[in-house]
Amino acid sequence: MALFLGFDSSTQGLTALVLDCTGGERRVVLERSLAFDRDLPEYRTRNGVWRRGVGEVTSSPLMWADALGRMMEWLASERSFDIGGIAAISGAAQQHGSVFLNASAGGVLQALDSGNPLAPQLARVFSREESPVWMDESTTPQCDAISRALGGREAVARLTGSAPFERFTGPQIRKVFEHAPDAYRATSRIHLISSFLTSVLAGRDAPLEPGDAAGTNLLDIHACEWAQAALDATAPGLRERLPPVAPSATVVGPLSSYWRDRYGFPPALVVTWTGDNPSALVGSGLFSAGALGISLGTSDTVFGFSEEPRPTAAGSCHVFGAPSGGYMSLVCFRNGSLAREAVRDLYGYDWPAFSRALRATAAGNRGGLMLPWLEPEITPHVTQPGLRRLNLAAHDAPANVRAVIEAQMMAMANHAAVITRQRVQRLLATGGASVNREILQVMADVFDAEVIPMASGNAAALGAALRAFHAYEHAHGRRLDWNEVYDGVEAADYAARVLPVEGNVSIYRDLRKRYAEFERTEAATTAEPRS
Ligand code: XUL
Repeated sequence: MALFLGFDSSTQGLTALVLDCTGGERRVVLERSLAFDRDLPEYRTRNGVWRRGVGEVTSSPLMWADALGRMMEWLASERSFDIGGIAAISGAAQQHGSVFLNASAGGVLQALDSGNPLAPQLARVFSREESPVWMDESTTPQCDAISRALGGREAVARLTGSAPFERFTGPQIRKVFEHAPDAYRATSRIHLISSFLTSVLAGRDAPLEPGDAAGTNLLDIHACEWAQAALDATAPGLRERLPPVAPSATVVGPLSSYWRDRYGFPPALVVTWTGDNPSALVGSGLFSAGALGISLGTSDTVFGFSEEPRPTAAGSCHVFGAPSGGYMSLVCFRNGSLAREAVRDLYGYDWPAFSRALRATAAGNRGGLMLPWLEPEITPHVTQPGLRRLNLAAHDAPANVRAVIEAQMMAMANHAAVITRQRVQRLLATGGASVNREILQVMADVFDAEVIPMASGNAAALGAALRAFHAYEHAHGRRLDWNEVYDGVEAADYAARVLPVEGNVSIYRDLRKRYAEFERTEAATTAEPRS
């Protein structure tokens, strides 16, 4: 039996997915999630995070490791499959978040005592007990300073794939160096969440995967190595604090003896984890340009594969490495599922009533528009949150439900235009909200493209299992082409495909322009300019 285990450590929870690749099969045999707020209440997160000062959003690196430990324990107790068949393990994690470790971490990870639970043993390895996450908006001064040192936003984008963004790891590190110099001095390793969790599984310090490393504003995306100028512009002594960047298919080592002795896991190969978006690219089977992926999660993201990096400082498009080789372009929206939930809750709806409201209202919402910036927004850059309406009565519940979905889809379609110049005819939808047909119908109509939902709903976890499989084959001298890796995966649910309705498409063609104008005006009056 050849089983491959993929994790997705997302903002609000952890998912494990087991893929059976025995004899040419690619069958998902198990998928299970835990939610941080519900299942690890002792960390007191809300939606997986802590909200601190103005724009500051952090979370607990100990909680992420603890969740991984609990999931491993659960997998070991699960009787529907044999953990002895697990050949390799990889994962995906929310991007940009940084984990600050002190000098004891390496030794502790190597010598974890299998007679005791994981979390208490890791409690003292952090030089900062809180990790900034991708929702953090507090580093505008650091972004500006980095931008100035490197010759402007355009220059930073050309070098690192993205202009400086508040949530990116480099500006976050600079803030720690400026505001907590003692903690910075006490830090010997700064991991991304992905490489930290890889290290916990392998019991040794893991390298960074290039796709995720590109979310730092520190990587030269052309050479795929740390850019010294960017390191210098960020904080002193940074190079020795960062893990090396290694090819995506790197096997870090076997699963450490902690997991083998405590739970009876086999010495499965641990493959470097990547970011949730690069992993979702793999899980969606996007190995060439053409279709786009859309992930409707805590963040909403639109992404596509590209052969060449085409970074731009305009808009909010990022270039990351694609784990399958080449690059990916991505646009990220902060007001994703939490905005959908906030509007749902505002009108006392549950999800079935939310869907009924979408069905009961007409495409175009009679010109009613909403900007669902319940939180500061990444795309476009908006620092002062607040829900804005135009030609839309606040008391009209169904119209407000339609307005939030239309707004999210129009924003995605408008801003995703920088990803590809080709007309996009197919969208692969993943993430929690991709099970909602009414939402997918709006997506299809706004983009004028067919929408295919992913069967498992979690392309990032599936991508992780596929990367584990690919690296395992590679380690055994079998260099599988990515299409061979993906061949047989029943990832897309073609039966649930949603086609655009011509009458609605023409309505949105016009409305998208009006939405863009409304967005431009409001963003200009509420955002602090970036220098
Ligand atoms: C991407 C981004 C988010 C996080 C959380 O740039 O910030 O999508 O990866 O999912």
